[in-house]
This record gives sequence, C-alpha cells and structure tokens, in this order.
Amino acid sequence: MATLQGILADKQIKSDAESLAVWGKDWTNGFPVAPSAVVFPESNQQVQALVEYALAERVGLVPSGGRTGLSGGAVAGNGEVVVSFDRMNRILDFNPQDRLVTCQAGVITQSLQEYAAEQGLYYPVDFASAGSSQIGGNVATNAGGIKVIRYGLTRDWVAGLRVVTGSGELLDCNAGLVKNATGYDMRHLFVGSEGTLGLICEVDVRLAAQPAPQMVMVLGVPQVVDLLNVLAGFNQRLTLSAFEFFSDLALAKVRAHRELPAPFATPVAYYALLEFDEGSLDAAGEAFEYCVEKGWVVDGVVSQSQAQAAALWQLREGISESIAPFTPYKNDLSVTIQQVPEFLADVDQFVQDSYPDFEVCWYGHIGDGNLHLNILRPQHLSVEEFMAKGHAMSPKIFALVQARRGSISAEHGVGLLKRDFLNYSRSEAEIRLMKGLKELFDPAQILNPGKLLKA
Ligand code: S2G
Ligand code: ZN
Repeated sequence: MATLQGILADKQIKSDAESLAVWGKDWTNGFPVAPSAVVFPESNQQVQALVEYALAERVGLVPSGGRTGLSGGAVAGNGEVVVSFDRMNRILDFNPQDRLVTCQAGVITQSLQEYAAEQGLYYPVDFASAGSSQIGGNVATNAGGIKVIRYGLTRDWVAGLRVVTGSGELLDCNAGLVKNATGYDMRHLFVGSEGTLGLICEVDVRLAAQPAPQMVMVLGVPQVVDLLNVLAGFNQRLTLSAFEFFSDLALAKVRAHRELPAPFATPVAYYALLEFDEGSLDAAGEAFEYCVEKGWVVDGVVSQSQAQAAALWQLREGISESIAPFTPYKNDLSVTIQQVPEFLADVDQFVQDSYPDFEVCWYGHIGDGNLHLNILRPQHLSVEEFMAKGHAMSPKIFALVQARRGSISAEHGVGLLKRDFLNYSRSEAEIRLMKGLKELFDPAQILNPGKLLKA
C-alpha cells in the first residue's frame, strides 16, 4: 500500500483537526469541510508522486492555493487529500529580454506584482484578494479583477505552464514562447480549469511595461443606464485603466465598516470609479464636463495624490470585506457591455418583486460587463434559511442571464457553487465535450472531484 509518508517528510503532511479545517476550505460558505489530510509538496516530482499515490489509493486530490475562492473550488468535503502549494512559493527565473518570470504555483499574487516592479516592469492583474491569492490559483480560475478593460485577464499573461495531469504526466506547455503554431495550445485548456484537468506547478508569466502614474476619479451617476454613457464618453477621449461601479448601499457599507468619508457631498444612487494615466487628466476633465452637460453625472472628485487615489480605491475594493458580516448571497454575472443597464434593471426588479425585504448590493467591473450581485441577509433569517432562498432565486436570475447569452460566473469560477447551473451558460454539447476532456486528462477522476462538472 502506498503511503504519504513514503513520498513526503513528516513536516509536509498535516492531519490534525485544525489543519484539516483551515486548508480544507476557501472563502466560500455553506459546504462541508472534511479532507483526510493536507500535504505540502516542494517540487514538481513530489506532485507527480502524489498523483501516483492518489491513483493507487483511489483518493481525490483537491489543489489549494491562497484559499480565496468564492465558488467552493478549493473545498474538500469528502475525505480528499488537499494539495497545498504554500511550500512551492519561489520565483525560479526572470528573463528580461522576454519579460518573463517563472513562478512556482504558490507565489502570492502581490509578491509577483512587487517582483515585477523591482525589475522595472508590471504584472497588471489585480483584485482585492491579491495579498492572499496565489498565481497557481489565479491561473486555475483565470482571475480577472479591476484592470481587465486595459490589460485583460490572467489568461492573457500566461506564457507557459508546468502541469501534472491526472495520469501523473508532467506537461511543459508552451515554454514561454510568443509564437508556437504546433497544434492545440494545452496551456489555455488548463487556464480556468479549476484544478480538474491538472495540478498547476509552475507558471511562466509575461510582464508588461510599467504604466505612468495613475489618477482616480469617482463620479456620481443617478441613473444606472447612464453608467455606460459615461464609459463611452470617457473611452472616446482617453485610455482607461479601470472602470468600476458600486451602488449607494455598497458605499454606505464600506464607509461604515472602514469609517471613510463620502467621495463628495451629493447623494446619488450609483458611483463610477475610473483610473487613468496622469497625462490624460485634461482629457478626463473634458469628458467629465461633457457627462455633466448631458446630465449623466451630477458630481465627482479626482485624486490629488497617490494617497488619495488609494483612499478612493478603498471605496470599491473594501466592499467585499465590508458586506461579509451580512453573509451575502453572491452572484458574479456578466453580459456584453451594451446589455448591462437593462440586465441590471431586470435583475433588480426581479429581486425587489420577489424578495422585497432583501437589500441588493451592486458593484463590479462594469467596464467589462461583470456585475457582482450581493444580496444581504436580513437579520430575521438564519444563514441556512437565507442560503435556501438564495438557491431558490438563482435559477430565475440565471434565466435572465441565459436570455442574454451571458455568464453565470464571470470571474469567480464554477467550483461547487455554480456546478449545477452550468447549463444556463454552456450548451449540452459543450458540457459533453468538457466531460470528454476531463476523462482524457483525469481518467481516474481524482483531480478536484465534483468541481465544475457533475460526475
Ligand atoms: C470584487 C471580490 C469578491 C466578491 O470585489 O470584484 O470579485 O464578490 C469581487 O466579493
Ligand atoms: Zn470582481
């Protein structure tokens, strides 16, 4: 019989109750947590040996990075072995000519951002959990965040991967090449696969040139439909690095939680947060005047320093943490940009009609069509009662998404939370083909079993 002790040192294996509870979950609530062990490999070869062990013992493996996931993608609820990449956290190489940095999967996103800056370059994927998330998990979920409208998603910066498949093979995908026309690009199969096709061990990350110093503007937008008019008004005049939005309720929660001042005095239903190069300040001023003349914007503020830019960003990036005490029922939806206003109004109306006592907290990356719908738990409902109502609500919201050919999970992944609703965004044919790929890359179904696809 194979044993974990035969593969790893004792310090690399944990099975005490506290460790199982900590490493057996992510930021998602409501799913059972019951791994059989947590292991901390230190090399690609040890990851391969763990797959051999799992095949021999017929036990599932759940890959675990920063454990910041929001769809239950890193939850181990059925005796699986959690494979944590915490000890595979080194930057292995940097190549200035190719602007390539090779990271082990456990490198913290913020550490990569800082390393890039030290080399005079820039890693442009950023989001609130960057201080905890790991690059391997970012690749496994194709993490998006707040700079997507200018720099794209994680996928756009992955130049190569070393991945161990469910058969124990170590694949070296693309090796950092810019051009490589030699058949199917396996790299892009693993990006967004949520650990179900392979265990990501190393990532070749391409870096960008450092941007100019950025400025932040927060605008008051009374009508949700005008958010997209404001986006168009600014896009016509300058290049935006970010275009985020949040509702007055979201702002109220962040201000209360972090004791922050309002961006300006005028009360308004929606806020847009924009970021741009400081050299575009005049163009931004013209866009602002144009939007005010059109009646789309009623007030605004622009950062006068990097400190104030960071303070304004807190109003957006602090939302998730500030509403967490209300155990929100989360949805992470996307439609094409031009559909956003009508879609948002449709969902808002549905929730108000069906659940008038629910507070709806809207925020997100509206510049790329991604809306975070967080419904706050009323005090009179228990978490279980509220989650049950949320699950009952989801199919109706997903039907509104489906009608617009949108996504029921824009950036947080499918995991366990959205698995049973995949058909609202993917066709039967696509789901069948995804299951075929799963059988090809993980024939024994040991990799993150039950996630993303129903067995
Ligand atoms: C955001 C963070 C997670 C959430 O703030 O953009 O992706 O939905 C989210 O609270
Ligand atoms: Zn987001």
